[in-house]
Amino acid sequence: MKVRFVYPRFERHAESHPELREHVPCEEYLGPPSLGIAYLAASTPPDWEVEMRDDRLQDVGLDDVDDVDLVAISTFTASAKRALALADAFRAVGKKVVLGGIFPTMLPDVAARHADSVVVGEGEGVWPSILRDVKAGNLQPRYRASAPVDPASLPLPRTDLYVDGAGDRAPDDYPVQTSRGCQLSCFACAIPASMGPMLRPLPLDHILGQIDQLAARGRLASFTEDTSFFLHSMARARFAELLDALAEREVPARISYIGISMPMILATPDHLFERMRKAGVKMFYLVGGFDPITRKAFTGREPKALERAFNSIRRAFDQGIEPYTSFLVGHDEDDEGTFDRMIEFADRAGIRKAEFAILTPYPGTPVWHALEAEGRLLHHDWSKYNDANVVFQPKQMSPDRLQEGYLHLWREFYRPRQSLRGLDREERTIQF
Ligand code: B12
Ligand code: SF4
Repeated sequence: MKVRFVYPRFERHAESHPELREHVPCEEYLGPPSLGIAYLAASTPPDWEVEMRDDRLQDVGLDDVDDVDLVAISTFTASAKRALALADAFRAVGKKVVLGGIFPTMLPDVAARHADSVVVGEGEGVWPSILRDVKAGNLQPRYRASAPVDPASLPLPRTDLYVDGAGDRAPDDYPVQTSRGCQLSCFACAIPASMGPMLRPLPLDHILGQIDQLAARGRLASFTEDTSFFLHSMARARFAELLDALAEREVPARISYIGISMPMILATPDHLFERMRKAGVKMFYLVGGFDPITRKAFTGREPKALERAFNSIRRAFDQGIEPYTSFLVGHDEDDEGTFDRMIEFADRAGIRKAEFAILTPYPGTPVWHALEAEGRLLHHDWSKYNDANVVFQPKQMSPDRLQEGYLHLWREFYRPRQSLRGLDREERTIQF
């Protein structure tokens, strides 16, 4: 028996807006596939053969399916339109299709119109029964993870299945997961609803195993967590343990960045920065727009938040870690002056590398529920739910103005500046 995993393509910033390529002076970022397929492949019983097709880099093989018994498509919202179309196409050539990932987890009824089976939540627990049912000709329309996966039970993800690239397009870094779930509920985040409301750390050996298997293939690692490393003392202690273990490696780990937020930079003790440096961390992916500092700092009405934002950038530089800063626009607090305030801030703070994103109400997140209740969602074209397009009615400006403001931010930040100067090639790649 054979399962073909399919990772559908999605539009990135410069694919949604090709004019960005004229302004951003750096390499385009392809990004890796999520770890979903790699973990499911690792949980597949040995009587099944597995293969993977990365739709961004390969043909998904609609005319090459004779020996395939199940097509398993992994999708999050940005790729959902393509995933549903591919599911229809594989079914049209007579194949059974199962859909899993964040999008089917959040909107299973939408996914069910296009698939023989839909999986809600983490996949590892139900995957062996799905394969058994396919073998018995008894695939069920829906499977739901009944309990959170025990992190100690997870096999190392089969990242060997990833396609490393085609021509000059290759992922720049690969995700390494250090935990599942999160007990916070940031208004625009999908993790608590998709992976559960408790942080479940993965064992240290498992994390190091993931990093080592990437390193063995010369791949750069990035962590899938953003701020959850720093949530509480237990998470911090584990993070410190991980950093120390990395620092002790004979061959240093190659980490592209660590996700963090401005409040977390301010709250992180000096010793943890030192340990990050020793572990080889040179860059933060500084997530903006989810926390109280970045939501207030650019409104023009909160000087204290602006000052804290400056302090956090200064602290990152003082600690020797480059703050690759992600700015999110479109909050209810944002007005038409927000764009110029952000640019002025980035200039004055000396930020060299930044990305700009439009607030996007992903299904199942708190902001999705709020905007839906207020009747402010403009459409359900999932391919435009990618942080590069306005899909809701903003509060203090028109959708067109917000869209134009986002493009203005990219243009202005990169046009005349010193941005990206002095950064290595690896550090220059950017999500656009
Ligand atoms: C690596 C990553 C990327 C990669 C790869 C994309 C991807 N598909 O995830 C890159 C860098 C390309 C990327 C890009 C984006 N990302 Co991203 N990314 C991540 C990240 C950090 C890790 C993903 C991962 O490996 N997770 C671990 C795996 C194990 O989890 P999983 O994929 O959910 O899989 C499990 C289940 O869903 C299920 N499952 C999954 N697939 C299948 C298939 C089958 C058949 C079955 C049975 C089960 C199953 O089982 C799996 C194991 O339990 C997550 C955050 C996170 N912690 O997950 C964000 C995340 C997925 N990204 C997100 C977003 C919004 C984006 C962007 C749209 C915007 C942005 N600014 O980042 C862009 C893409 C568009 C653009 N304009 O560039 C959101 C998704 C929101 C949503 N509802 O879809 C997340 C959740 C971040 C967040 N905190 O909200 N991202
Ligand atoms: S953004 Fe990070 S800290 Fe906030 S809910 Fe999501 S995973 Fe948790």
